[in-house]
Amino acid sequence: MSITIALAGNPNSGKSTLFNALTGSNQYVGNWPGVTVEKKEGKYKKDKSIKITDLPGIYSLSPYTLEEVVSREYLINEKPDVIVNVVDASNIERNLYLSTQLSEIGIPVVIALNMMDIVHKNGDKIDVDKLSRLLGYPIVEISALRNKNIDKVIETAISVAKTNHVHINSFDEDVEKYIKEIESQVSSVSMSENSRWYAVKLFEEDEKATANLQISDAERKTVEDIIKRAQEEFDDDGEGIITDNRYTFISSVVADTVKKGRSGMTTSDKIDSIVTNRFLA
Ligand SMILES: Nc1nc2c(ncn2[C@@H]2O[C@H](COP(=O)(O)OP(=O)(O)OP(=O)(O)O)[C@@H](O)[C@H]2O)c(=O)[nH]1
Ligand SMILES: [Mg+2]
Repeated sequence: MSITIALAGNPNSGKSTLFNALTGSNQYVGNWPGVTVEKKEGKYKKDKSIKITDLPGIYSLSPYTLEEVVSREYLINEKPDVIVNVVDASNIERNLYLSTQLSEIGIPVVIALNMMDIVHKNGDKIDVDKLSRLLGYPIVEISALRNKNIDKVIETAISVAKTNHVHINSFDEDVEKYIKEIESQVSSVSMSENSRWYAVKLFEEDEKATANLQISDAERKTVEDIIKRAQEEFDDDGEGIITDNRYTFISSVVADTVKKGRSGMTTSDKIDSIVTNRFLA
């Protein structure tokens, strides 16, 4: 079975390090169509039927940078079988913002939790099973730089691609209801393969992402009414409401699963703990 895997993640999360470790010399570098952003594709060293694409580094699937647009257009139009989301575990909160968006594209996601060597060195603890349950994605702990566990990423990606299970993170119910309304009431959205993605993007008024949608004037009016009601409820625009909801979700997930070790403490935390220990002694 031939499979295409896309590596997606923040800048500096270790995508290219992982890509190089997996493909070795089986890679070709080109440019994305029409732009000068570098395109890297390769084949898995141990099984040449597995194609791997190294996407440009991004913090979000919004339309504001060339890298974001290139990455999301690739994911929507080329439809790789599975996304391996490379997450820098030593900067986990910032990295997970993108993670919450990836499955909305309708492609199964596996997290490669990278830089675990740094996490261990810092004495930080991540409850990976719980993190996986809360996010709804399988997670493989790796160190791309040290070649740790990288073949397990491919094994997991293949099994996820075979089941083709896409887990969608719901927003809080008071936000989710608006997205569901768009998804069910706008038939050009309901009929499309990526209904979740288009519903969120219409709500965010992301015109680039929705330009290809054949949406009637009446449907446009329906969407405008939904956004207007949400704006009144939240005193914020659609994009702000979604961003805020993602951040709130991630902070609660991180608070539940990550314990910072000593080197992750601030200076005043350290002084406090020294003072407390001396006092206890
Ligand atoms: N300690 C440690 N460093 C790593 C690991 N993986 C990658 N790095 C380092 O992190 C830095 C960034 O790695 P890259 O692979 O270039 O990151 P990238 O995601 O391709 O970055 P962009 O292409 O800019 O988006 C490099 O200095 C790597 O050596 C790891 O597992 N542990
Ligand atoms: Mg890179």
